[in-house]
Amino acid sequence: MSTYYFHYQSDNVLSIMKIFSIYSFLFIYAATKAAIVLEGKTVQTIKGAKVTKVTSVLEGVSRIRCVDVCIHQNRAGNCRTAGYHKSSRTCYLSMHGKRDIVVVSDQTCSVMMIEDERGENVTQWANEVYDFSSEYTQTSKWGAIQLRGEPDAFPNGYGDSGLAWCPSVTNRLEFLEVSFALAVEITGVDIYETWYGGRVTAVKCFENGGYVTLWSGTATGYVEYARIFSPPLNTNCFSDRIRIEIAASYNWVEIDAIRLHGFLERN
Ligand SMILES: [Ca+2]
Repeated sequence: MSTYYFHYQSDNVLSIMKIFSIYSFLFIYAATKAAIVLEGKTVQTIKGAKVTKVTSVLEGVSRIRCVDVCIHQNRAGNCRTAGYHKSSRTCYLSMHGKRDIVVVSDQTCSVMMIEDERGENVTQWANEVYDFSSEYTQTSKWGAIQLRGEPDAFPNGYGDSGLAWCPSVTNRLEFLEVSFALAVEITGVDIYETWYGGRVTAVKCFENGGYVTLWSGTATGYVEYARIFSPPLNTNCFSDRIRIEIAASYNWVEIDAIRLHGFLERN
């Protein structure tokens, strides 16, 4: 999946359209524009641009999520205009009548955007296994190495898969520690559970020489369908390493992949 977004940079002089994928950034467009045509109206590409109506608002979302929604609402044609307000973390779709939004555009998608002071909000898959309590095999199938990269068991749904990590036994506490390419101020952790889910009891991040608890809970049963577990996080943390604690108990818990969300700059 690729996410397209547009970044306005300084004093209505330069707009840069980036194409962001999970793996790479490509700069493909740079131009100077003083104005664009927005749903038939000419709107200046400056901070404080005046528009006249807000038709859809998402609150508490990341900038990437804002643009992702914008694009997915318009698969068949042009993207609607969208804007992102950095301090309120609010996404405006089909936006008119909002001040303090910077407008950028290319020929197919008009996006209003202002830079979040915390820098880019990036999404990453675990790229290394730092440590683990056990694994079913030390070779490939069911090993901790199966946590790396994008989900490959999850697309096949719920069930046993050698493409996911599985512990060596079923009756004790386990842990997994994975690292990511980039340290970020963590805003979310997605755990791809593919067999006997619901057993994660803690999500922690490594910061200043120790692990900080981002979320903890009690495993009370099993989730018998494939799911993405994204617990609400309690605190801030800037890190490139996550620890997950799992209460495996009398069933084979399997986890396919781990994804990290966060800002590249500290708050
Ligand atoms: Ca996997």
